[in-house]
Amino acid sequence: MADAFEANLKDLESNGFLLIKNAIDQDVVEQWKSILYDMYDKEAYEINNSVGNVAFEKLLQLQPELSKDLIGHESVAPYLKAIMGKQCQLRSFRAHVNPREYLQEWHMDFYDYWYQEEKSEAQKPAIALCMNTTLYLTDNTPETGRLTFIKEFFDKPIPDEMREHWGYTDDRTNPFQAWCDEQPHVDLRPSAGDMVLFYSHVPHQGAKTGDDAPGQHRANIVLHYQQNPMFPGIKFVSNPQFTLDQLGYAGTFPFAG
Ligand SMILES: O=C(O)CCC(=O)C(=O)O
Ligand SMILES: [Fe+2]
Repeated sequence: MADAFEANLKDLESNGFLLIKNAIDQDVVEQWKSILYDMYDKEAYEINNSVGNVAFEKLLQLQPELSKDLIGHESVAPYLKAIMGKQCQLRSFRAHVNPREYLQEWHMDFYDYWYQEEKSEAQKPAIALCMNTTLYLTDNTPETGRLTFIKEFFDKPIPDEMREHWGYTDDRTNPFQAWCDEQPHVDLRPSAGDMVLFYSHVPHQGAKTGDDAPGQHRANIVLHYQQNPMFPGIKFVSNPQFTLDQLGYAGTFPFAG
């Protein structure tokens, strides 16, 4: 067991991502699916964007018990603890469904990772690392979907000239989107109940490549963890304020007690 952990940690540190099979029980997966599908039917979402992502951002408030079970979940806790230690703080909790066609924009959740020194304007900047744990609620098979990472880009920056082109877009000819398409990729095929743990600054893209099984829209739940100092001027796909309001500052640190 300890050996498997060490080997997985090594994989995570050399690839920037790790697929954890059967992280969550199927009955929990089913509960989450019925909650999210019901919320989708009621149009109770915060985002419904042009690449096909529908996002729910208030689950910490609407489903406090089920949500809390996923924060620092035992399947990912040893890795989060090993890498981020007690400085690990929940930044945001967001679920997605993809009811229509879906090809996500290439993005990094933590855009400013390589620019923290510059952005801090500090003589002695502290550099934060952020991690995603994404729980898949439906199967991503070669016929139905994938999560794709750009290979070997967790330890080297994206070319500087791409910086002005990244951010949300559905324009596939955008220079950053085109650059990502041209790089070597790794496709992951997480199944329902699997989690993917990855460094938030690795470029990635989710996709649905076939029809959903009837009534089974592709879905996932993303938890962002950050190390401080993540001051408000840092560019990140999510905002931490709702999490702080729901859990209180101390409540956002799963391993600090
Ligand atoms: O699989 C997906 O649809 C995308 C997931 C994603 O962007 C994330 O986990 O940060
Ligand atoms: Fe992402």
